[in-house]
Amino acid sequence: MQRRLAAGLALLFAGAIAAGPAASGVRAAGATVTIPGDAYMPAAVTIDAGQTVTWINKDTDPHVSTTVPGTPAAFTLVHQAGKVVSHKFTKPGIYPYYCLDHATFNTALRRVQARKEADEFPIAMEGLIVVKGPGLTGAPGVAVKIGADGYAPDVAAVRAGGKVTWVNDDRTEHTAIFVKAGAPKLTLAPGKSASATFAKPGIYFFYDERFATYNSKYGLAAAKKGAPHFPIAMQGYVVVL
Ligand SMILES: [Cu+2]
Repeated sequence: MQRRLAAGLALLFAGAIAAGPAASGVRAAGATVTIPGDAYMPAAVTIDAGQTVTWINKDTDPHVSTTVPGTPAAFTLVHQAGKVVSHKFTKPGIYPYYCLDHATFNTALRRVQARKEADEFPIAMEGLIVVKGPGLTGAPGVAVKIGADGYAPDVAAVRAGGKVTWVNDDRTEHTAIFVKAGAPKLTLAPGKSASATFAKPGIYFFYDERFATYNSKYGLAAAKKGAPHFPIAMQGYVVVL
């Protein structure tokens, strides 16, 4: 524990050196994600096309970030313990990604799930990068289908002022609880739908409080024991462009 803490501080210092140019007044181009353990902080970031995301691995373990299938451009990045890795994004779009060492991609459900041995299990080591630019224009409206499997799509992109409608096709009640102040908290009886309009651009995380709990440290949900697809949490994002 002592040794781990000392190593962590040394790595933190190394990270500060690596991040030097931004600190010395050069405009920071992009976003920084910290890896404190088996998690990405923050989980979701927004950049412009042409900018970079920089990951600072403050953990004493390595991690391997990779995109889920279907992103505009795939990447796989190795984060050695204590190292800083940057990746430039040229193609606008939405990039969900996860750590190969601590999570897997469930192709049937099209969702990331935590490996049992991950420190934050059942919270999956997963993140979201929104790369703004030409071609990434949200829809005026998106329908999100709710089943026992989760939300489909789990990332809904709308333009500012756009409307998202949740349709509960399941036989049990579900919710869509947003964590940002002023964002909606929706409860949907079986067969019912509910809509919300999003005026301000941003990334809005939501989850189903019936089957998951919100972890404010990581900005992600943890599936409740007994949830239909435990350890996959019933969660999603509305991306307002
Ligand atoms: Cu990892």
